[in-house]
Amino acid sequence: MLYLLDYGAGNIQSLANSLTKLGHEFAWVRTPEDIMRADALLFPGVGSFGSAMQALSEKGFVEPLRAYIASGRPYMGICVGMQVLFQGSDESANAKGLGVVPARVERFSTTDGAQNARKAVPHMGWSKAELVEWGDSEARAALGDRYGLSASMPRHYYFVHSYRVPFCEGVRDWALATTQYGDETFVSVVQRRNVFATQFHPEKSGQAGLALLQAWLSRTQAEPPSARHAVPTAPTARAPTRRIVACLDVRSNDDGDLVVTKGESYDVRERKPDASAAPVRNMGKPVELAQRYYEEGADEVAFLNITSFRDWALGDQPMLSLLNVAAATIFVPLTIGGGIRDFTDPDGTFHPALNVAHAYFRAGADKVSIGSEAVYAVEQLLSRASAARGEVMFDPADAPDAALQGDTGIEQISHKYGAQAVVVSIDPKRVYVDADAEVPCAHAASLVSGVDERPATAGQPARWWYQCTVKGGREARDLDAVQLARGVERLGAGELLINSIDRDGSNSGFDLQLMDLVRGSVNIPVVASSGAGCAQHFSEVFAARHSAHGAPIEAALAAGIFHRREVSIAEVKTYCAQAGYDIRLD
Ligand code: 1PR
Repeated sequence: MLYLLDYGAGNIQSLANSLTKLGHEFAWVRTPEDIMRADALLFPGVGSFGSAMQALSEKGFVEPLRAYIASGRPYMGICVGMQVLFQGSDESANAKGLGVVPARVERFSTTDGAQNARKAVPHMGWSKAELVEWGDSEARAALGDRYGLSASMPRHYYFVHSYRVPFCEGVRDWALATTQYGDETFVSVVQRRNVFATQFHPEKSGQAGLALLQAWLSRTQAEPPSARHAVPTAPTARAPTRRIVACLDVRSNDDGDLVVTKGESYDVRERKPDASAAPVRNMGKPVELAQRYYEEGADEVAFLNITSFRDWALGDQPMLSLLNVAAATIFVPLTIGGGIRDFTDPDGTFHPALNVAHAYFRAGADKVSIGSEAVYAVEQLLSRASAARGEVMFDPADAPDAALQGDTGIEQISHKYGAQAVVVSIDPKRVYVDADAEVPCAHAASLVSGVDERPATAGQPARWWYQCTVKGGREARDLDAVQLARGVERLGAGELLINSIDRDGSNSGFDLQLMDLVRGSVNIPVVASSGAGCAQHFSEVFAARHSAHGAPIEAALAAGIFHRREVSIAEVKTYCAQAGYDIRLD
């Protein structure tokens, strides 16, 4: 019997779903005896290294795991399930690993020394796993094949991690594949005898990931130990693989069913369809549409419940069912947003945002996206920081530790599930400032100059800053996009989704100044959103010349053009690949 080791954190439903899809039965490890009973064991580690080791220790799994591995039966580890095989990790200095592989896990550097550019950490996205090299190239190809890894055509897999194992002496007989991120080469697959483990998530890596899982599941016997003394293969790509994200804004229709919606701008959804307002459009059923995007090659799919500010998200069971169904057939990362916030029932029961996130992760989400609540959290952070310093502070990145009290949803979800699981969705809009007017000093860092886009003054030189909004653009706050971005990074968010109220649904291209401004002010990955109208808009936003800070935009998202079939995901990807960007095409 195949057993899956679950210690209660994060999205492991997706792995269970992929096993079901591949036709394999499995059981969950509940007791240490289950480990000894297993014929094959899969450990999809999630969360931090320390919390994984602590959970294993509390459940009495550590020694059974060591004994299981020593017995020669097949073990497959995924992500932290690979990292626990090592001696320890910088992530949790006091926690000891299983010590099966004689090396340590270390943190990614946030700069690419070779290019003198910033590098986003976590490493989040698709990268190639390239087979290592050693003397016997036929043996290497055969071994790679047996584990679904091609020597001649390395494929992209989905990674999400801030810590990695550098290629070093201790891994030379263990490394089967390495991956390049910026100027760092790290071990992405280890294999020796009965042990096989990947830093990436095969269950989130589309067809390539499913093929690799199937290959491991079909293994019948352990490999004889080989002294390969490997060296890494020269990498084929250095820059991050750019991701194309399909987004589905969903809302309840009059029958209470969730439908995908898309109007021309944020506020049309609030108005009743009448002669003076663009109608809210019903673009189809969320799961069917998401399935279509998965098959067309979307690197990620995001569902945003745009009406969730009205209710408590878990009162909104359709979103959970939607996720359950979507995660059963879609094997790329899923983000879910809308209504991730603390909530108090009319009867006084308090539900923390953490519980909502937990329910979504258990249903198959990989990331939760937080909108309005992030704005309130940064406002609170600034006010606490100002109180702690005894002076008004404008930059939340400088907030002293005393201002971080661990009581926001971002902090709590990030602490429990890791920064990579927390996306903050920003809904900014331009606030133009007349040439002779003063810019509010709090927002000076968010000021840009360019060409006016307002109908009455279009084409004139102008200045503006980006004001944050809440409740899907319905309420503006005294916080700008840079403050929000830097504040949520300080609170522990792992990715930013940057919308633009001015460009949403406009088909006129991404707001490149906004993207550059925000990307240059943080060290976490940025997903550009709003305004895509053609394939060229994607390559424009990926172009390095838009970033004075050397930090690229890692991902771009669109909704309308995909829903209306104006441009397909495949066309966008082919165009960007031809423009020279590393893109997952398999
Ligand atoms: O505040 O935590 O409950 O989250 C609400 C979430 O719902 C936020 O992520 C917010 O951006 C989103 N949202 C709320 N109201 C709307 C609305 O449209 N009325 N949608 C809304 C925001 C932006 C993207 C859109 C892109 C691409 N829509 O979702 O898909 O702009 O569109 P395009 O390619 O067609 O231009 P909370």
